Amino acid sequence: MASPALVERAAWLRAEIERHNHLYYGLDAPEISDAEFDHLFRELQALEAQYPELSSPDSPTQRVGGAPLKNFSQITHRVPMLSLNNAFEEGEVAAFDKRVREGLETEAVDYAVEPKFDGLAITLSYEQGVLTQAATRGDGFTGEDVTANIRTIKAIPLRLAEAPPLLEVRGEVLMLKADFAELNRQQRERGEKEFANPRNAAAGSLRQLDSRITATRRLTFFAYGIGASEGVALPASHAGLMDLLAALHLPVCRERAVVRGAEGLLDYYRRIGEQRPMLPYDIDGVVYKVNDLRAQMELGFVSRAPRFAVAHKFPAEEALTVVEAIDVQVGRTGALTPVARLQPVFVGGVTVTNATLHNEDEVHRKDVRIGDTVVVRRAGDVIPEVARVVAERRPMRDLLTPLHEPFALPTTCPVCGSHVARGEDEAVARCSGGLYCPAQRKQALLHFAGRRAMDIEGLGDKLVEQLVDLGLVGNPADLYGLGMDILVNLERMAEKSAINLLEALDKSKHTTLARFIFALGIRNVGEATAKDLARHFGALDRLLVADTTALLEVPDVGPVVAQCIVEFCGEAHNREVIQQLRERGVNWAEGEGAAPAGSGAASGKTFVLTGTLPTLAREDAKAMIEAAGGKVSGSVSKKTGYVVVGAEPGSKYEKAVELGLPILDEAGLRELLNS
Ligand code: 5U1
Repeated sequence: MASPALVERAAWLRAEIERHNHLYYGLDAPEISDAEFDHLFRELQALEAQYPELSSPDSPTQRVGGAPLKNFSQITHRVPMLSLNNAFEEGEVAAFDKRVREGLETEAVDYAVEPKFDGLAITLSYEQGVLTQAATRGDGFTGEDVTANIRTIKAIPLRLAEAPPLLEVRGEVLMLKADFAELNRQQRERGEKEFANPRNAAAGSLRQLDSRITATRRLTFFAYGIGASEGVALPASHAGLMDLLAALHLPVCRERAVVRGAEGLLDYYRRIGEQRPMLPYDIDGVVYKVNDLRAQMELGFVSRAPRFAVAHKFPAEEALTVVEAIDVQVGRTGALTPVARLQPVFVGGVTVTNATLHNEDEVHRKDVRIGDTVVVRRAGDVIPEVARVVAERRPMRDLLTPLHEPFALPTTCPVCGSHVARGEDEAVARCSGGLYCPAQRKQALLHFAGRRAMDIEGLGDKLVEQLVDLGLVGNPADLYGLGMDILVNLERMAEKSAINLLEALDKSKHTTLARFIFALGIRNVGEATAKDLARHFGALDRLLVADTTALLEVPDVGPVVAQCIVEFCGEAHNREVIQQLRERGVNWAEGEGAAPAGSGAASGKTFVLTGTLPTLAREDAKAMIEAAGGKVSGSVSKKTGYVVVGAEPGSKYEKAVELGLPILDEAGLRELLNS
């Protein structure tokens, strides 16, 4: 049993080691030598080895990683992790500032500005000051539990300088350029594959099931916001929030600033653009946020992005290369996409060998031909594209005749030979083969198995290719009929992999309605719409029989999406596959994730909040509405169910009056939700 003096010594060592970690990794200002640091660390290790009761998960000795996981479990974020809208041109920045000024009815706005880190978004949960959980962004609502890996990052405190009941910290994990160069040097030395860029290296390191490997990679972190919090006295501004996080020993970047108006934003953009090559980390733009936190709430959100912030991206990187061939790919919905096969070229941090040509009209507009020298462009993690042809370098038969003909899209599907059709107002031509077309079938199966759909681990493109080509799987329901006898006879399928796949298939049977709807691959029904549909209808059978009128009641569903859903559900063979999937055990809790349609008082209704409510914080009001099955939106439209008005409401109140929408005060809202 450790004496009180030793207990105290261990606590002091833990705090001291973490303080030096912060000085070294967070502030780049070490106070002691490496040898002195090692000395403290070894003393703590020895104490914990001798007295295991002194050990604790927030001890710095626990940063070495632990036993490998089988998979990452899913975590639902308490507050969704939003994405940012992008601006590329100065005009778009001016328009953003104008929208903000109009929304806030003010002359000039102060913005908190900072670099846009090229890393991975992460949320860290601190409960009573201790890091208890870390998750990736995922789809913004649900992410992966990467706590074990995050614990190995020395820049991230395991315990905060203060201990509020709850603080969720949002930020980006990245690898510094110097650490990336060193990692690749080691990879070369060991004869292992090098990473394309620091972002990929950071992502590869963070998605390790074995956190001991993550512990060998030098990752770092910058905080840029918070999610849920309890017992934290929040400052009035974003800049104040960053100072608060810094005071808690969370790393925040030094390049942050506060500027005024569009001019201030653009000055900052230019300044950071000049500093970019010298910065120790990769960035792909800068982020502007309205500095006043109340004003941020006032502006609210549109779809999945805040109205109070924007990412101003740096121009895409470009490089020259030669088109070796133009192939045509067939996608999940039959869309034919011309793809340029290129001589490999390094651009925007990766080697590019393919670039999309989008569609037939685009190829003609740019007149891309085989043999052409082209400018390839790549921005962030966007798919590389052919920007333009260098006309003077075109190979010629003679002075006037190009060596190669203009590109022509095939009139029959290159995969199944079915007729290719292009709708009157459509930019893309599609193979008419539907699920008869193996390409569409393969893509549909890959979509079905995807991480955000049924999440069938191990069902990758090579396996789907074999299953379809051998005629073993024709539709998603067939996947659940696969057995060991079939799987072990496939190429590159060892017994262990077959067992794992069968387990993954079994596990995927327990899903959610939203995932299942998304997995069906209905045209124009993305993940967000699938969630809206699940929330609204609560049960699949209600969705299957919904007509256009019923579908148009779903927030964010317009006539095009409604039509796609009606067509999909009207197809007998789609309903048959759904039936087979159910018979083979695919199941979900109906109404899961939200109140089933018609059950909650606010069910299916969209609420808009404006002004300050007497007792309820904006987030609390939102949580109450969502718990009753409603949705909160940042903007008023004809589809808005109720506008909840507090003191000093903004222009949303006037718009609500203009549209004759039902208006509630806080008491009215409470009454409605309790009814
Ligand atoms: N630097 C920075 N990156 N970033 C990304 N700030 C920042 N803020 C974000 C995101 C998605 O979102 C908040 C505005 C909610």
